[in-house]
Amino acid sequence: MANTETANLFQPLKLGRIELANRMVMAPLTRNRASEGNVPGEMTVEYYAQRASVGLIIAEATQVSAQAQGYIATPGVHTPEQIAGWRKVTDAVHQRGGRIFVQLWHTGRMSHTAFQPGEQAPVAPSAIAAKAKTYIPGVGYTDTSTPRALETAEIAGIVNDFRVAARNAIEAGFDGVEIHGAHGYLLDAFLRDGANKRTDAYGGSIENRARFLVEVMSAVTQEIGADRVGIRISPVSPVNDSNESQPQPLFEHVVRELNKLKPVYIHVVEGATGGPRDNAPFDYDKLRSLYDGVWMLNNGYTQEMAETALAEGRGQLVSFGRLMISNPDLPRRFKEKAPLNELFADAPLYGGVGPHGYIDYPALPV
Ligand code: 8OZ
Repeated sequence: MANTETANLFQPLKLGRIELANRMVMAPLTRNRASEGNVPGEMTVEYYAQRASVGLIIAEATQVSAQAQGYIATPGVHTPEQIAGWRKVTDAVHQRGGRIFVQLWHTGRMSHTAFQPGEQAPVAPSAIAAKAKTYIPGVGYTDTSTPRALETAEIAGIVNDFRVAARNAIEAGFDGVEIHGAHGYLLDAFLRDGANKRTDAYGGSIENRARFLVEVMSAVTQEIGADRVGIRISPVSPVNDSNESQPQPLFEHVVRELNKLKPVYIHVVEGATGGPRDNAPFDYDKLRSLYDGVWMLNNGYTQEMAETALAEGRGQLVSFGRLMISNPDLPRRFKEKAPLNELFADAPLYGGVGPHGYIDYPALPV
């Protein structure tokens, strides 16, 4: 089982059809810098190319459809222009010897009518607003809109949106896709009893709440091959008003079902996203024991934590978020124990127009 092997950060890893140069991954990071039409722009090509020395880049959360959008200037992969924009990114990363997946998402209730086609209500398992905000141009940070509950018959259409988006991602040159099953977005909201009060085949029991995510994973793995599909989950993260009364049995069921579909990796946000890792009790080792593939660890890992986790066989890959924003050459810095850049205090993580805080973090001199 790949899953119990031990390694160090700089050992290569075979991930499905591709070979990763090391065990370090750039986590998917929303930067709100897409151009007109939610197309990745020229600076985005440079941003990812600068980071190609990491074993795997997971490009930021990307809409599977127009309805999937919940934030300003996030990219999509559902129009020809978006696919062409991403092609420039994947070519640039591959030219530098890197590997790149893209995270596919539907924001669900984490959206606002301002982003929805025809200014309709966003869609969700149930008509319950998330206590959360999104940024509306000209207005500022605003409460997410009260969503409408999806009709049972609409769900197959969204499953198909994920399938088509995965096909588009391959057409755009990505090495694979990561399904966003985390952070309170549509698929995660269906999983959780705080957001899902449905009485049809997609609500109630754990099996029913997991049905949508399993259908998406089944469609996407059929479409492009399970060896090019990963998934991200965040079992106990409270981010985006996520609530679940029984996360341990819920996610054990999810991982058992995933193991049947054989996705190439499972990417786990441990604890509260970008916050405390011990906010709630959870047995991650138990979860990992239910899955035969590659386990990817995330959330606040330092080099030392990552090395210990790999040496103890608690995972095979470790993803880094903020450290990858401020250190385009993070693998080299770790290897040489070189000082790390801090995030610029005067540049926003989300949004921004020029290069500052996006493509001007310095690499070590050659
Ligand atoms: C920060 C801001 C907006 C979206 C996630 C895609 O949490 C996100 C995201 C993060 O997964």
